[in-house]
Amino acid sequence: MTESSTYVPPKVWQWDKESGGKFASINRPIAGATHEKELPIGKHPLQLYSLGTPNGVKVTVLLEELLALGKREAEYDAWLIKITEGAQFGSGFVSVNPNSKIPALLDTSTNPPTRVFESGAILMYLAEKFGEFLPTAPSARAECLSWLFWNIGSAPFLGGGFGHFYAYAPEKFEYPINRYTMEVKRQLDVLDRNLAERRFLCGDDYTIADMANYPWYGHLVIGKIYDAQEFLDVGSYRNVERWAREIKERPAVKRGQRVNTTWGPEDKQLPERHDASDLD
Ligand SMILES: N[C@@H](CCC(=O)N[C@@H](CS)C(=O)NCC(=O)O)C(=O)O
Repeated sequence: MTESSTYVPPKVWQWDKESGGKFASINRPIAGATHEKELPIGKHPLQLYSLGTPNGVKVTVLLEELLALGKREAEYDAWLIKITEGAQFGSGFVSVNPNSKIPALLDTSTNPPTRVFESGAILMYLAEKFGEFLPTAPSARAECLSWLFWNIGSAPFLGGGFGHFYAYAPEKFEYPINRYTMEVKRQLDVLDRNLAERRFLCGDDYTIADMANYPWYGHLVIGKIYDAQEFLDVGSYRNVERWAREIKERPAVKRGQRVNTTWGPEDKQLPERHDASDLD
């Protein structure tokens, strides 16, 4: 430890000042809508309200994979939710996701429409609806869901913990960087040992477990998030790198990653998608 803190927590925490850092302006301690705003509805059965972050692209990649298999009912409208401007707190968005986080899905092909929030729940819902990318045999299904839910439990340590303190916090603090680096390296080792035995996370087949984990751990090792390849010595996780490089080349992955993305190289951005031709 090189820094010491003079901060003494008050008896009762008060929401009286911004915490600083990249996302400080949207952080708030209460749920619910801050303003009235209906969500737009497009022409396709599936309406996705999202942003091209690692959690968002899990879903657009699955939808593009389903379309690549010829599942026409997987056609979707992808609307941009600008989370840095607080769009996740609009009344329409909150009615689809009371947790005010992207991604959120509305399936208008059911009566009444089905809302689904939480990326893992959305992946499972779509995989079951279309009968793809999730094994049906009980043991294989359990293994796939284990790696899917592993991602939902583990990725916040990578994003909200490591990524936040290493890349986004207003200052570099040794204590949280050490704590989350330790955990993220352990997680990478968990993946690496599994992938030493298997081509994909659950075996020979590419599943929603890979789609959930690739935008986090895959992007981490190939340098697409947090610029931490050297710091984490990602070269020592050879199997994770091999897995990530294979998935990166899938055409549906390349397409899905562009959807709702508004940063980076211009040819990798597509703020909204309302037709397959938008990506061509
Ligand atoms: N557990 C959620 C996490 C979703 C999440 O953290 N989304 C972030 C963007 S990646 C978000 O919408 N943040 C807006 C906010 O916190 O206000 C999931 O897997 O869907």
